[in-house]
Parts: sequence; C-alpha cells; structure tokens
Amino acid sequence: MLVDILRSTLPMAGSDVARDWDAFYAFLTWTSTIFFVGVVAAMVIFTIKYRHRAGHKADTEVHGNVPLEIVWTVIPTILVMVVFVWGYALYRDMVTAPGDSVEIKAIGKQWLWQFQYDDGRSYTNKVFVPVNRPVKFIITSEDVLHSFFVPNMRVKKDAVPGRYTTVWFEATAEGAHIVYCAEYCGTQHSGMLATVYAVSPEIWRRFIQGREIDENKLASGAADEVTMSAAATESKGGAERPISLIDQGRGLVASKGCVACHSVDGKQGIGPSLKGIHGAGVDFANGDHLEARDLNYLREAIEFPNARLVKGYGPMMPTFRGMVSETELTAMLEYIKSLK
Ligand code: HEC
Ligand SMILES: [Cu+2]
Repeated sequence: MLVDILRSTLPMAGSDVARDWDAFYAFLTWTSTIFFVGVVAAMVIFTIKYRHRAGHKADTEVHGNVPLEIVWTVIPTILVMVVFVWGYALYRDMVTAPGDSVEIKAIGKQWLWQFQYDDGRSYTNKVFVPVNRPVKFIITSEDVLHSFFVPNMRVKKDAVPGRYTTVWFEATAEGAHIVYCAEYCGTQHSGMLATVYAVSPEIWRRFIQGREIDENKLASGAADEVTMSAAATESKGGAERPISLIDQGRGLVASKGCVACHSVDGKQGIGPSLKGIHGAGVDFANGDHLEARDLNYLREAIEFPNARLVKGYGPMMPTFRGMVSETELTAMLEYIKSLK
C-alpha cells in the first residue's frame, strides 16, 4: 500500500528492476518520513512541555542513559545495514547484464541518440527492443558528457567520450518509453530525446529477420501491419540492406591500414595479431598485466597506442584518435571481437 502511494507519483514501472527500485525507494522514503515526523513531534512536545516558566528549575547535570544509548545505536545500525544490503543487491542486479542479452550500441551526440544493431542497422532517436528479454546498451559519446536515462526502466548511465559504459534492462511493458539525456550538454540538451519501443516477441522476430517496424502503428496494429519487409522499405526510399558491424569492421581494418602491422589469423607481424585478443589476458612492457582485454582496453590501444605497450613490441603504432569516428570504432571493435 505504502509502495502504491509513492508509485502513483513515479513514471510507470516498465521493468522488473523498476519494480524493485520502487520498493526500495518506498522503504527509504517511509522510514525517513517516520523518523522525521517522530523527531519533529518530540521536538515540538518538548519545547512546549519544558519551556521556561516562573517557578520551574531545570534539572542540571544529566549523565548518560545506557539503555537509551543502546537503542539509538542499534536501531539506526540495523536500518543502515538493511539499506546497504538491499541497495547493493539491487545495484549488482542493475550492473551485471545476463549473458544472453540483446546487445545494442548507443552513441550520444549533441543533440541526439544514435543506436546501432549488430546487423548494421542504425536509428536516430529511436530504438526497438523485445519485451521479456534482457537488453544491454553499450554507450559512448561522440563529443561531450551525456547520460542515457530511461525513467520507465529506472536506469541511467553516463555516456562518456572515449569510453564505453553499459546499462541493461528487461522491459516488461510493451510500448513507447521515453529516453532523456540526463547530463547538461549544451543549449539543446533538453531536446535530446529518444524513444525505446518495447515490442512483442512476434514483432521482434520479424525485426531481427530484417523487417522494419513502423512505430506509429505499434499501438494498434497486428504484427503484419506493424512490420514492413526490407524490400517495401527500400521501395519507399528507405535504407538499403545494411552491412553488418563485423563486415564494416573488417573493411575498416583493411582500409585504415591496420593489416599492414596486424594479422587477423594469429601470425606475428610488426604488431601482435588481432586474433583472439578480446577477452584474453596480456602482459605489458612495463611489467603490468591485464586479466582480460575488454572494449575499453581495445579502444585505448587504438586511440592511445603508447599508453600501455604490449610486451615485446616497440612504440610503432600511430594513434588513430580523431581519425576514426565512434561508429567506425564500434565496427572495428566488433570485428576484432569476432576474431576468435
Ligand atoms: C605501423 C604499424 C601499426 C599499425 C598501422 C597499426 N598498429 Fe596496432 N599495434 C602496433 C604495435 C607495434 C602494437 C604493439 C605495441 C602497442 O601496444 O602499441 C600494436 C597494438 C595494437 C593493439 C593492442 C594489441 C594487444 O595485443 O593488446 C590493438 C588492439 C591494435 N594495435 C589495433 C590496431 C588497429 C585497429 C589499427 C588500425 C586502425 C592498428 N592497430 C594499426 C602496430 C601497428
Ligand atoms: Cu546530452
């Protein structure tokens, strides 16, 4: 009941995480309320009851009260431990995306959100996700700090230039969920909006087969009307058949000249082979060791090649910072990831 009173003041809960957060939020709000009311009431009563009056003298020198001190130590300790354990469990759920998540790349720019799917399709200010399946966003920014905020899902993550961050949710409610930028990023910050369309499994199946979704029909239409064949989109002047991120990446690694120094099949070159490096450990020339090369390490290796030299190699690699766009970088990393 207490949760419901608060929930009526919150946006709809579009995911399980949202429901859990609301319960936690309600706990925090109501415990704070109870203590606030209790403390203020005691204060008011005491100021009236013990106010200065003629003929009354204050009891001076009150020293300690062991039972009282135990009570005011133990109760708050229990409360903060509850908040800690509960909050930690929720946080852990929020940051660890299930392994079978649908992966979508999100790039913030002044002032729009761009979303990329592995099959190469890309959308501006709209993104389609399936309901009842975990979806993981790999977020970055092309210019300044932004923040990817989906209130209905109760998730928010900074989009940081030069770095990848992730956030995930599992939508439980079909429909349109608004995305805000939650980091002041310039004059049109407030207009930096996008929409997450959570679609039924049936529509999602068609979407990943290459059909396009007409979001205007989502609310009313049957799966047949909502999705258009790729051919139909093309004849309407829509996008051509997209090239998958991995294939785009393969082309870029060749055209940017990486292959002059890096093999993709495990053979040694001027630089280490790119095969099998994602997820594997590496030793550096300065003696440091990295347990697993992740996307952030790989992008550092491309943008700041001399920041950490791989053991056994010289500072031969030129920097590609500013020479590859975020979308190109994403594609190259997706390709390197695929070289198992
Ligand atoms: C002139 C040769 C050269 C070119 C061109 C070059 N690299 Fe490198 N690269 C190296 C060398 C040498 C190293 C190892 C030393 C270091 O860490 O900088 C390296 C390291 C790397 C690493 C880290 C490898 C590991 O095992 O951790 C990655 C990733 C990488 N390069 C990607 C690229 C990409 C992508 C391109 C093209 C955009 C590229 N490189 C172009 C020479 C080159
Ligand atoms: Cu922004």
